[in-house]
Amino acid sequence: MYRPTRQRGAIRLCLFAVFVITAITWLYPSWLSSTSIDVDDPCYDSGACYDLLLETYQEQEREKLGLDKDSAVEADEVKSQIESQQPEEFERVKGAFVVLVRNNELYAMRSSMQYLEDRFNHKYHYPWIFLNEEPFTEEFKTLTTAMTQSEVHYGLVPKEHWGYPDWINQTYAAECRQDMHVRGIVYGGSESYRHMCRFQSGFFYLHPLLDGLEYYWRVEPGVKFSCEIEYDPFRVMKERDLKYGFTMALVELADTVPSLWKATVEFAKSHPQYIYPRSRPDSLFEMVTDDRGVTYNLCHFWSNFEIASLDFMRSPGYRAYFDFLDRKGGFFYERWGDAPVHSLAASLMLRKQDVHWFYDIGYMHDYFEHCPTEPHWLTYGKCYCDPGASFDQSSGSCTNRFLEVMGKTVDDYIVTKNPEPEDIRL
Ligand SMILES: Nc1nc2c(ncn2[C@@H]2O[C@H](COP(=O)(O)OP(=O)(O)OP(=O)(O)O)[C@@H](O)[C@H]2O)c(=O)[nH]1
Ligand SMILES: *[C@@H]1O[C@H](CO)[C@@H](O)[C@H](O)[C@H]1NC(C)=O
Ligand SMILES: [Mg+2]
Repeated sequence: MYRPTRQRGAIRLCLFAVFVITAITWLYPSWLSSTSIDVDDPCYDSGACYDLLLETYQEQEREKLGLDKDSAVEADEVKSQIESQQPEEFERVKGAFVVLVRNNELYAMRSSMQYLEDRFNHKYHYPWIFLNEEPFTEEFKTLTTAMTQSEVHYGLVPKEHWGYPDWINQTYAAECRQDMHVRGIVYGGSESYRHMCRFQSGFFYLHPLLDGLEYYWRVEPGVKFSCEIEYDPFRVMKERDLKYGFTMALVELADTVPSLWKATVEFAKSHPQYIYPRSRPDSLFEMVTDDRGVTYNLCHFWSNFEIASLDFMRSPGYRAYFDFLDRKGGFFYERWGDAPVHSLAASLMLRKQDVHWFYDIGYMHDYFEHCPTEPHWLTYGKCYCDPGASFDQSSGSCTNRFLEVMGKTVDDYIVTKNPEPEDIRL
């Protein structure tokens, strides 16, 4: 992983920075004005923060070009160097990686971080936010901070977001767990898994560390990113005004959500103000039902990868839906997952154009993998994964259903342009 050397003369650096800024301002005002710095971002409130970003940027540029910072650089050299790089690197939107994780998942976490930093974040420096219902150990903090140049934050999940609400009969909940355990349902006997699903369904977006953020990218320990990410997914979310992005969609285990559909329909009927009319052509309703609403087809976006709008998660409609479900007790008496909950909310409240399939992001979680199938992406080294191993064509996948409902093909979801012949390195 690349790290800038920080021990060199600060005064010289400042002088150099002033020189470069002056040169750019003089010679290339159009470049400067196209680099919009978001003044609402807390980071940009203080000039110091911007200066630090600029300093890091310039240091990286020099490092890439093999230049010593003390070299006298002609103005036209500065121009060509800066133009050959990408000034938009620092135009971050208000996004962050958000990870709920346990201390004992440290090494799997470091692995996920290495993938994301290598594939994407070393260019953008989006912050990492780690949450846990137990305090993070010093070891966890040190060894995750070491994986990135970005800001890293560690937060504790408040007790009221990880425990039983007073209307839950805990004796009955324990009986239900026991019953599901005996029936061999995955995580059926786990109490902590239920707190986790409830937290990811209704509370993560309330954590103060996420205040002021517009988008979160959910990451889990032990996931892999098999393709180079050549654009900023957060920016795509913002520019296209997207509310929800996924990379895998699949069929839920029916035994974990027996009464979720009934509760959802009840909510929709009693809160029509939050529901996008399903008769409209851009309704997403058909994503989650094959029989016009009689039953749930169990399709859901797999939420262990998720890039989504916090405004959506914090909207009155979403929150009313979560509160309604929470009152039903299904997070504890059944084993409702946050993935079907997010997905049902998205399918009932959003429109087709609000949801994006990050088809070009190769991703693996456990043994399930999404791998794009463009053959030239393998030959020019964008992806390492085996397209034949992609889950998309399995019967348990819902991505074909998604395309059908959207009336689109995978090409419509490729964000980066296909490589030009001269970009292809064999
Ligand atoms: N702090 C904390 N994190 C947890 C706990 N249980 C699960 N997590 C995290 O929650 C996420 C999902 O849990 P996993 O154990 O990965 O569950 P999974 O089998 O991957 O389930 P899905 O990702 O939903 O398919 C991961 O990021 C875990 O690190 C817990 O008890 N405490
Ligand atoms: C809680 O559940 C247990 C076990 O199912 C049941 O016996 C008990 O009556 C319930 N308590 C209340 C207050 O409903
Ligand atoms: Mg997981």
